[in-house]
Amino acid sequence: MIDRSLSNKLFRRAKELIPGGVNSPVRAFRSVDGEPFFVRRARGSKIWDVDGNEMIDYVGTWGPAILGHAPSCVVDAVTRAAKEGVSFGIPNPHEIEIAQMICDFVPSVEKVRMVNSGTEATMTAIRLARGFTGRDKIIKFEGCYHGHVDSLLVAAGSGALTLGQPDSAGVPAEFAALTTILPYNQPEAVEKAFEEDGENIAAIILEPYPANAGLVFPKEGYLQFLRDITEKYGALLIFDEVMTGFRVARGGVQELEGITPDLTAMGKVIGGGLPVGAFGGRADIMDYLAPVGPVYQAGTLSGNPLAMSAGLAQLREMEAQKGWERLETIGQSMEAGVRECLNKIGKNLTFHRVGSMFCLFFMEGEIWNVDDVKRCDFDAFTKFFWGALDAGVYFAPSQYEAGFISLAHTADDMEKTVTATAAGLKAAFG
Ligand code: KE4
Repeated sequence: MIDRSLSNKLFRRAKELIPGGVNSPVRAFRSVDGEPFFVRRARGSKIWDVDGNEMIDYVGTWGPAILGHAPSCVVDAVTRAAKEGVSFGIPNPHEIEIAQMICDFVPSVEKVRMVNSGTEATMTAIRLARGFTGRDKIIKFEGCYHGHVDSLLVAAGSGALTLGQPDSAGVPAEFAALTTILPYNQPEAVEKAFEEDGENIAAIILEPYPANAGLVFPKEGYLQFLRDITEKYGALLIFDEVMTGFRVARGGVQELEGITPDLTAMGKVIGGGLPVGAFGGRADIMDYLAPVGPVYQAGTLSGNPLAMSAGLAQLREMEAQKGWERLETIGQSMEAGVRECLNKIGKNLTFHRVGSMFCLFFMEGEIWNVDDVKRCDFDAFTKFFWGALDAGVYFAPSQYEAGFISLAHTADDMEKTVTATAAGLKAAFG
């Protein structure tokens, strides 16, 4: 029996001081009917909890740890930067370097603004779309999560869905009324929305590969359809690549799919684990932002030298190591191991993977949107999660979350992951 007694004790204390004992809901392990462990430290592919249990980590702080935890290049860069000043609130050269790198990596991004979270990035992207087009309506898709932005926290994914609360209290009906929620992967629903109200729609925002309802892929031609219909009606296409950007490819999903959005929200990997978000796109749109244009946005710590140094170090290391090619190889190895486990027990569960992002769905058959995902066997998932965790592998504590492989995951980790996956499946299905 795994000892997590100190974690349990800390959690009791945390709940006296912090709502739900966590600073972000999905960490509370509510969807797996348990209590979270508390981490002591993390390095490479491993994490150690306060009770001394070692685990192979496939959450990777929800995406940023693409090199693994505490990579030397990032730690050294942050240490060097800190000695020069922790925060300035004054333009600094790091900001130009990371802006240049983002524009180089993502051709659709001609200008970029750094912020401090993915939520800030998506929130400002839709404000910019409204300011640029002079329109108010936004279209988003069920199951897509774009951070806790009032007008986007409607039929959201991730923690909102995990808690079974896709709509949040505190969002005025007037805000929600400006957000049209459509099913993902159903072009006819988008056509109808534009036919009825196209001249009032400022933008479509979507995760091009929805990864807050597991990991879902667009049907053939769907992203191009969205690009075409937004162009036809003068609305903007916003890709929320906070999770997929710099993760599934150097240039994100838009590189893989050859689609050029008008704006892109980014985050996670570009912060190297420090608080960073960014949004960018067409220069004519971005120049609507203050101080040049009429759309206001600001941030005390935006462009912070530590966060910029961390992101720059991580992106440079990924380039130097041809990281995206290597992650595909590691991902193939992991997928083969998982499928071998499924074959052994005669379960044809649906497994989606793109590069280093993956999701094992506890159901069989095709999955095209969040309604399909809702058909999963959540009880089996919960048993799998704890079975794998007790065997030393930490997968995301929700069926609605994706998993992340890093460059630090070794062949030995893969072997242990297969063993733990088998243990999880045994716990789930006997
Ligand atoms: P943050 O504000 O949490 O930095 O980013 C919000 C966000 C925006 N867009 C996408 C596609 C995202 O996945 C996220 C945040 N992702 C979740 C994990 N599914 C963060 C984990 C959490 O909420 O604790």
